[in-house]
Amino acid sequence: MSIDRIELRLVEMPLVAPFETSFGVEVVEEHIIVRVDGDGITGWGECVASDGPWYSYETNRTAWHVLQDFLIPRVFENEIHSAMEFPKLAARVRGHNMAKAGLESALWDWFAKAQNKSLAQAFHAAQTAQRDYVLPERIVVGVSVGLQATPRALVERVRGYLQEGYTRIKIKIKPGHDVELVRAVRAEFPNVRLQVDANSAYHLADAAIFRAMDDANLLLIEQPLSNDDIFQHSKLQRELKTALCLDESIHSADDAEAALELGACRIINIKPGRVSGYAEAIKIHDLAARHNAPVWCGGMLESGIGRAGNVAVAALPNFKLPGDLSASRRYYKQDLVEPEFTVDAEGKMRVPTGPGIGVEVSQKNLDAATVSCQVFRRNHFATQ
Ligand code: OSB
Ligand code: MG
Repeated sequence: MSIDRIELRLVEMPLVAPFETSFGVEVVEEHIIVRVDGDGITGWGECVASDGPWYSYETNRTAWHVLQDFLIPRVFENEIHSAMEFPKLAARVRGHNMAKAGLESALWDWFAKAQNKSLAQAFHAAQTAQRDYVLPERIVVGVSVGLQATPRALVERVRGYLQEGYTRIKIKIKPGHDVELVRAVRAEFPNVRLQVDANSAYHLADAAIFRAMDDANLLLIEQPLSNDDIFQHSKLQRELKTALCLDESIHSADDAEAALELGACRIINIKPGRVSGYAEAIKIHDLAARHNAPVWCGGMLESGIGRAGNVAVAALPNFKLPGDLSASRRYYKQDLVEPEFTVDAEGKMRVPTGPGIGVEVSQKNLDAATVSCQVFRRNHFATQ
């Protein structure tokens, strides 16, 4: 069994509405789609870097470089027998987690298809949190709502998502647009499951802002302080009843262990792309379970290719809180997969059960979104 062809595509997908966070506005989402082929099987993955180093230092150009010059050659120079072996091969490359995760996710799909297993089944077999766990058919999902022009507009946007069935709302905050947004949404929807995400926009000296929302019955406050910080978050957590949740600061299971043992957060947002792939995501899931800390699956506005893996991982037992896993149409007019992802009236999403990602990639939609494409073949990297 071996992979002999790898294709990278830079894709551009216009969002149905601009998505604004404390670090900027996304209008067109740019990702890298990874395709691996061998033995008549095709695996698909998605690298969630973006056009600029805003959420993390990675960009699609750094990811393409690291994939082309370091990670793809490692796959061609070695025989690998499971996606779980990829992190060892990739370990010599420091950082560049999104680049690693893009290729690893395509390998997970390829190996799962080779074994006629769904990704959810493959991930289930790899987790150690609860062996006798039965995979659910559907999972509860949430929606992440970007900054809007006014608090009124935000409330109306939230109302629309609640009408579509979502039962958990996350709102983005930034300095000057925080406590009033929480109050506006809470006043209108007193019982909705609500959380906020600051994307690293505050400093410890801003603690009073978070104390001011401590009585709003939030599920959690996501990544209030610096993107690499753990220590200052541990100080802030001590001042609040509301659970902190780390996103940007957690790049590995070691980071997660430090954060949980230091009391820097009580909940972890797992984004496979941020932590170098599903193998590390599952390690964090298992570790958090041992610490009795719930996790949930974050999102990077993925196409259906990346979403499929995220939905599968979010089906694991310690994903106790709804993820940022919304319907395809919440992001894109046209997704890259068929059928597209949908959310039902109970705010739940089906976990695909077919082999691998369990959805078909639409070649037509993929071609329409492709900006550039490059093919790599095993024999070109042969060393003898
Ligand atoms: O911080 O969770 C974040 C999107 C891009 C970059 C960072 C984040 C987000 C989201 C969107 O909140 C989550 C989604 O994909 O629905
Ligand atoms: Mg976040």
